Amino acid sequence: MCCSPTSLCSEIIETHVTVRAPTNIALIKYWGKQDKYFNLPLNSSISLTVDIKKFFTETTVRFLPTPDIIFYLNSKKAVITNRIQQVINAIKIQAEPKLRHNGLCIISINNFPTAAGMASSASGLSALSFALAKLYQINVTMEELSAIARLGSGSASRSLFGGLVRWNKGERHEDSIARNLYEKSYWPELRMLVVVLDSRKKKVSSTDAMMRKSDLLMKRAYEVVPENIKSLESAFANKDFAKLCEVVMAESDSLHEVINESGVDYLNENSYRMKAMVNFFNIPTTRAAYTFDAGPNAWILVQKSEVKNFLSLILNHFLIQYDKLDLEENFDQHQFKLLQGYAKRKIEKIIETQVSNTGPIIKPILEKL
Ligand code: 2P0
Repeated sequence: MCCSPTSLCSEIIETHVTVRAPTNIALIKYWGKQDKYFNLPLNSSISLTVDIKKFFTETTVRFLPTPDIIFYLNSKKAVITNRIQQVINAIKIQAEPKLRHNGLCIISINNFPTAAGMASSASGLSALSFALAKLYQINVTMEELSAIARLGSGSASRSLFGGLVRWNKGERHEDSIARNLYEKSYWPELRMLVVVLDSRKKKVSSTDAMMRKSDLLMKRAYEVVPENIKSLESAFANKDFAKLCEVVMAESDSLHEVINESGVDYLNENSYRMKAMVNFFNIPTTRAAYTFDAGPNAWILVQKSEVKNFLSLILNHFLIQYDKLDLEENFDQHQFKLLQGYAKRKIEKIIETQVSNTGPIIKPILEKL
C-alpha cells in the first residue's frame, strides 16, 4: 500500500470551515442590472470595505453525509434562494467530483442589522463564497471568486477585498469582477461614522427596487456614473478629501433621485436632517460627506481629525444612549451630557469604523490577529 505525503494529503478533507467577511459601503453606487441571471450591473461601482471587527458576517459551512442543503441565517432556518444555489453550483462545478455529492449545512450570522440597507448581503454572500471555495478546495483567484460572489449578490463581489475596491461592470460573467484599487494604508486617516437611525428591515428590497427601469436610471448609468468614477479616482489619486466628499455626496443624491422617481423613498426625516447637518458642517470648507444606501441610515465620511467635531454636532441634535456610542475615543460622561442638553430626536446607535485592511478571513487566522 502506498502512503506518499501527496496521496495522504489528497485524502485529507476538511469537513467544515468558518470564515468572517466584512461589509462595504459604496461611494459610487451599483444600481440597475444589465443581466438578471448573471447579475451583471448596469454600471461599475466603487466602495470602501469597512472594519471587519465592527461589521461582519460569520459563516460556517459543513459537509453533510446526506444530499440536503440546510441554511440557518441569524439562528433561524432560512430558504436557499436561487442566488445562493447559483453560488453553490458555481463552486461545486470546479470541485473534485468526489466532493460534489455531499450535502451542506450553512450557518450564517450578521453582527449588525440584516436587510436594513447596511449591506448585509455584501458580507453574507462574500463570506459564503469564500467559505465554500475553502471547503471545496477550489483553485480560484480572488478576482475569479468575486464573479462567483456576484451571482449571489452584486455588492458581495466588492467585499472580497479590503481598502478601496472597484467592481467593473463587464459584459460577461467572466469579466464582471472586482479588484482592490488602494489598500487601507494608502489613506489611513479615513473614517466612516455609521449613524443608525432605523435598523428595521426595509419594506422594498434593493434587488426589487433596482429592477424599475427609467430614462433617469439609464442616464445615471451611462453618463453620470462614468463621470463620477473619474472624479472619485482622481480625488483618491491626489488625496483630495474635499473633492472626494463632493463626488460621494453627488453620487448618493443621484442614486436617491433615481430611486425616488421609481416611487420608493428609503430616507426618513432624520436622514434628511443628517444631510442638512453635513451641509452646515461643510461651510466654508468641505470636511465631511454623507452617503446613503437602500435604507435611511447615514454613513458619514470624515478624516480622523474631524471625527469629534462632527460627532459634537450630531450629539447636539440627536438623542442617544451613552452606551450606544461605539467610538475609537469616546466623550467623557460630563462632555456627553453637555452636548445632549437640547437634543430631542432619538437615534439608535453611532459606530465609528476605519477602512478594512482585509477581505474575508478564515476564523482561526482571525483569532490570532
Ligand atoms: C451598492 N446597493 O453599490 C448599492 C447602493 C444599495 C445601494 O448593492 O440584487 O443587495 O443582491 O445584486 O447587492 C444593494 O444591492 O443587490 C446594493 P443584488 P445588492 O452597494
